[in-house]
Amino acid sequence: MTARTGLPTVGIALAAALACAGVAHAQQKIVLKASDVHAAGYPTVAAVENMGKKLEAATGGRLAIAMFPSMQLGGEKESIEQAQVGAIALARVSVGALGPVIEDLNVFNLPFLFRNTAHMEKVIDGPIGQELLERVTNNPKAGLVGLCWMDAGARSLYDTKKPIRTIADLKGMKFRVMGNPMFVDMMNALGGNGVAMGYDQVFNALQTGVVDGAENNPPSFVFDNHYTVAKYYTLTEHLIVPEILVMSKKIWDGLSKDDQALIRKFAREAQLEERKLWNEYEQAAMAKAKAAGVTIIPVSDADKKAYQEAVKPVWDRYGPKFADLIKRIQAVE
Ligand code: GTR
Repeated sequence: MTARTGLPTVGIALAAALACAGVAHAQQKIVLKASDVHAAGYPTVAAVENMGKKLEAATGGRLAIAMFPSMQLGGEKESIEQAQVGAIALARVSVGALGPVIEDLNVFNLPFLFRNTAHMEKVIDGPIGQELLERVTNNPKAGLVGLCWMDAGARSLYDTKKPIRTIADLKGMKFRVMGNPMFVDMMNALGGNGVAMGYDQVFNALQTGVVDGAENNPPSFVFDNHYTVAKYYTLTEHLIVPEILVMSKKIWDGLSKDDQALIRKFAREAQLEERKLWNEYEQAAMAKAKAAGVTIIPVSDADKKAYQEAVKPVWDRYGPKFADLIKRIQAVE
């Protein structure tokens, strides 16, 4: 009887212990916990969920993904930290947020690095993209595996105060930027004041006036509701920063080679699937912003030049260590 009652207790204890970690095993089943700051339906969330469905189908339900969207598990910094310690398995974050952990990625965080989003896509799909994913995986301190990239379009400025028609209008305005010193420097170089904070705080900061504005791509601006308080959107497209899906190395190392190969395969597919969803979402976001009466301010090529020249100190400070890589990125046609 002791033996009979003992067994389930061990099973429950084990299941409970593992459920607290980023992976839950119920008998053979492995459920990978995933985190995203965006809500259900957002391209990155949908792509990772779809990846989970494919894993389930390919393994007869043995391997699955449980997605926790809408910052349920915290902001991006927290998600990265949880993946590092194995409290969650997958974190879909911006390369902007991961740069402070994996220095190699900061090359993508240089303002105006890519000519346009098509250029960025070519780079992440090709050998440079592959190389940087490997650098994530091989970073001895990070405890992460780089699985795939995702599109996040181009980031532009928005604010609650006034239309920004020229770069001079930025003077003295406080703009929220992602938690990476490069972006604080970038905003300061543009003449504003960069305030680094987590994505989870942006809406409140805009609403309460802690900041005058922020910067992001159209889907984040609109579908995370920032557009309801920030009524001016100036299309500077100063950053084209891809997203990245990383996995906890602790959890990765516990999987079989076959399971790892499946995850890699479906992650690569997710990279391309997200792109299609992204393009639709971006158009829908712009249409929604317009319909809501947001003032959309185009930026002429000449004006863009002024922004490009202004960020030169950021390039002087962060660019030299990436000199070779930058040349290779610029050479991608
Ligand atoms: C979004 C991105 C998020 C997050 C956010 C931010 O575009 O999808 O992952 O990084 O920007 O500004 O923090």
